[in-house]
Amino acid sequence: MRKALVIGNWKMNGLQARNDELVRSVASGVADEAFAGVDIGLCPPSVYLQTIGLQLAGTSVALGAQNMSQHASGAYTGEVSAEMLADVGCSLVILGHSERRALFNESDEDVAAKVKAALAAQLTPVVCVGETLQQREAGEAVSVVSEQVLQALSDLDVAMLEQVVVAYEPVWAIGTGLTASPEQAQEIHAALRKVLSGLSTDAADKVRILYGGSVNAANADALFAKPDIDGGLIGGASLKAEDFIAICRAAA
Ligand code: G2H
Repeated sequence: MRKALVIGNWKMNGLQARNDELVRSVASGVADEAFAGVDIGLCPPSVYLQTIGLQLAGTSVALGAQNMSQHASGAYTGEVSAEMLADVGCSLVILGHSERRALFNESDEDVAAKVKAALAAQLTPVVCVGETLQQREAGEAVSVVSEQVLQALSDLDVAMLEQVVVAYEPVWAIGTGLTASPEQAQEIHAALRKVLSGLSTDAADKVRILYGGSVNAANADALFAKPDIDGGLIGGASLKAEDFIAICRAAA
């Protein structure tokens, strides 16, 4: 019922020559019937969005950004608005990634404001939530991620809520090589869907919940086999075309 979605989050990696090759390889590698069951997106650093958007035009791969401003325009030096992202061809934007929350002090309020600004510009927000190792060990994983989702989404009307994508990314699994087991991830995804159903049962059925955190070509199959895991947000493994394509195949 929910179409799988796999998004590559390149983070702050890659220069033009390497990007060019990676985009070409991914776009041609997934241009096949075998990938018809999965939506695929790439989120390069913002300075390369326009160039990569032109490369992706006419392919099945969507373009996304890794962050944006909550403000529409004005005196916000260094920031990029939702409308600007849409203007250069983005259809997705990652919001509230744990690296933004931890390193750039993004609060739940900031994330909620960005979600609204993204939706107003017809961008699909990919809202990231996740607990730290300390929170997991204290038995707080479900309550932490539930609160993050509620803070980000509870103000939205149902039509808006249905357009959102949620990404569960346990902080302890990001870039560490540690992955939540499929069972650990499914438990949190099911809890998140229950939180969403408290806002709207229709939206809870429709919203795709992605898993992120050291997903690779070897563990993707088992994660994506779980009923509430609708795809992945892929960091390190999205920098190698072969691995990213294999992960997309696992979701298709
Ligand atoms: C989590 C993920 C992508 P990685 O941040 O958002 O990165 O797959 O490298 O853990």
